[in-house]
Amino acid sequence: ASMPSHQVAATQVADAPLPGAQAAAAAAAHAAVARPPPPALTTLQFSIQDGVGALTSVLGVLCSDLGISLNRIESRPSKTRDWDYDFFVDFALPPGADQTAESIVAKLRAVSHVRHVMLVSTTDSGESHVAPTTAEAVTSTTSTTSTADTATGPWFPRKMSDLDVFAERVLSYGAELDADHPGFTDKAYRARRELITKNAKEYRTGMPLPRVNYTPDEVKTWGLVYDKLTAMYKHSACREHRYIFPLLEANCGYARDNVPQQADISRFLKECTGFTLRPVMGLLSSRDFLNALAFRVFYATQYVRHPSMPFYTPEPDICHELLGHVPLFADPDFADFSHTVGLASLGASDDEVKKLATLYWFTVEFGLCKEKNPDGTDGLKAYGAGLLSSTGELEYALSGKPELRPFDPAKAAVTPYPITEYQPVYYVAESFRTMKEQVVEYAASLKRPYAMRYNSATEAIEILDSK
Ligand code: HBI
Ligand code: NLE
Ligand code: FE
Repeated sequence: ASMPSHQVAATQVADAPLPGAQAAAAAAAHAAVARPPPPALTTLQFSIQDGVGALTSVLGVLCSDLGISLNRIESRPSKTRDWDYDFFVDFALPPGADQTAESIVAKLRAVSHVRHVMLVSTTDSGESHVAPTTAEAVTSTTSTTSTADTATGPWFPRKMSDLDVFAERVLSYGAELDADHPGFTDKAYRARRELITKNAKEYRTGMPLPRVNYTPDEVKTWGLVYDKLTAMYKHSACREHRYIFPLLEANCGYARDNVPQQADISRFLKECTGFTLRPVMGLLSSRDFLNALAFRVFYATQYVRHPSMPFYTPEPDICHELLGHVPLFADPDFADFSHTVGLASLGASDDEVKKLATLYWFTVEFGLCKEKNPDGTDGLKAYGAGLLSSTGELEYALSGKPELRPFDPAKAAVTPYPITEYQPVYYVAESFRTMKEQVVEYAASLKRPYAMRYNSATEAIEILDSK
């Protein structure tokens, strides 16, 4: 893996203030105000049989007959038929027009030489460009299918600000803790959680990441977990994690007596791999969580686990995010891998999302991999964040007690798993690198109607081509 440019001797930077944090926050605050909403666009894809005048006749209907002004037209050779062409057009429906996106599709289908017309996305006729509301979402774990349509598939975020609604769409353990949570009867803990999760509820794209002033008790819990885990990492964590961790101590305020801040970590990750963090109230649906990875965004909680269970908690908390996940997001190959999984989840069917989420669970959350020891013998290491944030489960996973299976993406993707106790089964990859290749290959095997890529300049998803 290429080396992030942050490697600085820890002693040199230990006392230095985190550079530019204030300036960056001020700039971001300016950026947050008065940004006009992007025009609400409809995107169509159509394919035409090769022939003189074929495109002109389609554009004649769209532009001359219907009076539509196009914002974009893009052509590509068809992948399925030689000499056919696929076209992508974006336009805003004229205000007050009586056509709907569907009526336009119907008109185009009737034009000669047109083989196929597909509505890719639109803001028209209830087919919202805006994600489903909180109320719709919390009633279903497959929230985004509420705007599904056979022509377009499930809704997915197309631009960074589309992620704004996700952070408060938590499945459980939100501000209101479930009855079996140790903090359920702890009034002070509940009030504190509510205060911290309010940041996530109110966060919008472009705002500075909220900083939390952690209490001495929270710092104590963090420190307890930190001390015990960092001692275990030496022999239990995979090489990539061991390599990045000191950089986080040098650059991001990681220390036993300081809970690091998202703003500082996010800036560091952005420079390493383009990943950024956003606050979240708790567990998201698999779809929402994975979709954000397509934008190189990782949703991270900011609250600290209940002091009564420092060494294992079923929920993501700041120890899990910062100690387990963040180090690997600074690794360029891991970042690309996560991004690929995210792209594969966009507009995927519920069944595919479930498979990707399960695969994510057995790798990114609970994966083990082989790694050579310095003396040349085979060693077993953890790269899964759920293990690297839980001293209890990390020890258990490497104890020889649980069942270990060789990693196979197709099998892992359909293996059931519990979420509130130690895993009965772990998948062991030949190496961290081979695991990433296997998962990328698996993601590529999922059938998609069109290819997508993330444009980091516009922070938006582009629909590339029909496959
Ligand atoms: N939500 N906030 C949050 N953090 C996660 O790690 C997370 C999630 N929702 C779903 C999820 N992980 C799992 O389904 C993964 O397997 C995708
Ligand atoms: N069990 C993990 C821990 O205690 O840190 C958290 C897992 C979140 C999926
Ligand atoms: Fe996690």
